[in-house]
Amino acid sequence: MPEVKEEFKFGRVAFFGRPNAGKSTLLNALMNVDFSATSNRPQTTRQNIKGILQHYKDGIWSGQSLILDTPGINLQRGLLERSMHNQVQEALDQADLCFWIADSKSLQRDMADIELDRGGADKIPYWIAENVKKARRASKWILILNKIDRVGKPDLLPLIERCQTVFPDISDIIPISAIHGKDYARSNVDAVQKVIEANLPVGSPEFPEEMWTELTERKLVENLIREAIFQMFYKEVPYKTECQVIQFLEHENKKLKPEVAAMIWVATPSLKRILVGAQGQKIKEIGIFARKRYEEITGQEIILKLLVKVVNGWDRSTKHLEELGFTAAP
Ligand SMILES: Nc1nc2c(ncn2[C@@H]2O[C@H](COP(=O)(O)OP(=O)(O)OP(=O)(O)O)[C@@H](O)[C@H]2O)c(=O)[nH]1
Ligand SMILES: [Mg+2]
Repeated sequence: MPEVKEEFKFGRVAFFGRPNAGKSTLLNALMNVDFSATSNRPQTTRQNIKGILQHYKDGIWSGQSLILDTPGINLQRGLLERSMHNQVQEALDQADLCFWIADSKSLQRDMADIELDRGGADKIPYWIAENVKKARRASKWILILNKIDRVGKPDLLPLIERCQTVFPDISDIIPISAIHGKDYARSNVDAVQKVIEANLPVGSPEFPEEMWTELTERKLVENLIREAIFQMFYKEVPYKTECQVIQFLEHENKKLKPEVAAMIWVATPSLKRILVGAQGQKIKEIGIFARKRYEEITGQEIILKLLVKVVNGWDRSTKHLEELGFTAAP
């Protein structure tokens, strides 16, 4: 049993914010593993991804945080969007520390709406502002200004000052550039880790010291296939597609690679043609991308087989969404 500090700290941390703000990129940077799917298109994350960060003080295991990377806030009324939004709410409800991750450039625009109180249930900035203001149950609220590499220095300080004035309950505002990852001099991601460590409540570890994610191998494969699809296709293709691992066969003889089969659901026959591509070229590329990423992350080689089926309107059916692992929206 490793030595554990008497005053061990444990806490739940929620990352939330607009789609495409860089939540998953930040989680990957903190964990130093690129396992949470990212792309330059919104709504890449569809279900909460959990990273487990271990903390050490003077070489002794002193704390643990469970970080939830949530889907980008989407207030549309479709069943899929509502199911995704439930994940955000669930993470915020459980969090000891709430991190609002914002793209600094779009926050400049959002602040005008927030300051003028241009409300409306369908407005994301308004939703965020409401939650930040009412959610004192979380011990701390922290604002991360991401993508500062895209904002001129003269704009940054006034933005920080505006946020401090409008959100006096936010305890820290941290400018970062998550894309630079562990290159702390450029990313400032270590400041995020320090704030997490400084604010964790006292509590026992809930996971073993060597564990770094709660994501199952199956879910990891599904996420990597979705990442491939988000990075390779345009328009509605990624949004009308979802993936489910239907077999993960591990052999007793560990020299044999596990055999993994995944079914990709598409909403129409024409999408199936696009996804498969001429002579199956595209689907082959998706498979290679996901397999390589899986092997990089886990160090384990797999055989990955992809199948595609048309399920008309899967994203509008409670039954299908539940089958795909979403909690159907009330
Ligand atoms: N220039 C720049 N781009 C970044 C930075 N951080 C993330 N990105 C890019 O922004 C895009 C979105 O990043 P994600 O991490 O997928 O964003 P997300 O908030 O998880 O998005 P959803 O899952 O869709 O809600 C990707 O193309 C990232 O490479 C940054 O610091 N600077
Ligand atoms: Mg994401």
